[in-house]
Amino acid sequence: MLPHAADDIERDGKSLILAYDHGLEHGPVDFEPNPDTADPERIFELATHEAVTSLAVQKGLAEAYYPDYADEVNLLLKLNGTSNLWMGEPNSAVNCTAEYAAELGADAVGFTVYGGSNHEVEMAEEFREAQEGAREHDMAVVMWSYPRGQGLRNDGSPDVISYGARLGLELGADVVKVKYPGSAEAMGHAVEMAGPADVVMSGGTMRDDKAFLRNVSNAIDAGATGIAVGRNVFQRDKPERILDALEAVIFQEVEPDEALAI
Ligand code: FBP
Repeated sequence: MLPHAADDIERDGKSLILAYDHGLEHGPVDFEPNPDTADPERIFELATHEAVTSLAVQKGLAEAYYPDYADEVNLLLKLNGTSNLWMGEPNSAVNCTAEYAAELGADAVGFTVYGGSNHEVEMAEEFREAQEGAREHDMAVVMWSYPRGQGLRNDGSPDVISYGARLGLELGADVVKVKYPGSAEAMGHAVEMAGPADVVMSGGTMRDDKAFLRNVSNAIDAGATGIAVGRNVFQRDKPERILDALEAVIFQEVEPDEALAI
């Protein structure tokens, strides 16, 4: 049996990572559907929901809010990230070290790698430093594996997403976060390519509860261990309600229709 570094951010081998790095990645526009979500306190509270196995934030929010939630929330500290104000080939600034993440009490670190970008080589080198630093501090490593850049014609194709999943395994991630490739079959292939690394489905913005939960359910059936979502939770009118349904779909493998009726 391989050692499983991601146990601290999983429950029964499954995970729901609540992502909240949007203030950096996309800016305040992401909080407009639900203005109270601009307040990080609202999201740290949300992360205490039983369905949430970790909260992914940047260093600044962890410093300001995590001390009050350390007993209730598992921290997944994002080590790199870039704003939407910057234009160019996909790249992501390293904002924090693994050592400092450990000091802040992180259970895991998160790192974006844009395979296929003109900056892929330096990003892979930066990932090496983060990954090895995380190993020294027994923190799990979650790779946001988002192949994109001018060399890629279709970054959402099943082949590209499977390649992204495999990059995670090859470079030493414990969990690889990939976009949903459109079908359970394609997700199954990505999971297979990731080998012993866990695969979680990334979110996006799906307004239809049932369609969103159907994708989640398909991903779980295909072998994904969970999801990493932000907007699909905090942009909804009732974020707690979708978390209740996700708890049922991910951890109890309840069908979406039934989960929505709970
Ligand atoms: P969502 O569930 O809201 O899509 O968030 C997942 C995430 O990976 C965030 O962690 C990140 O801020 C965002 O997507 C990046 O999205 P993109 O680079 O695709 O615009």
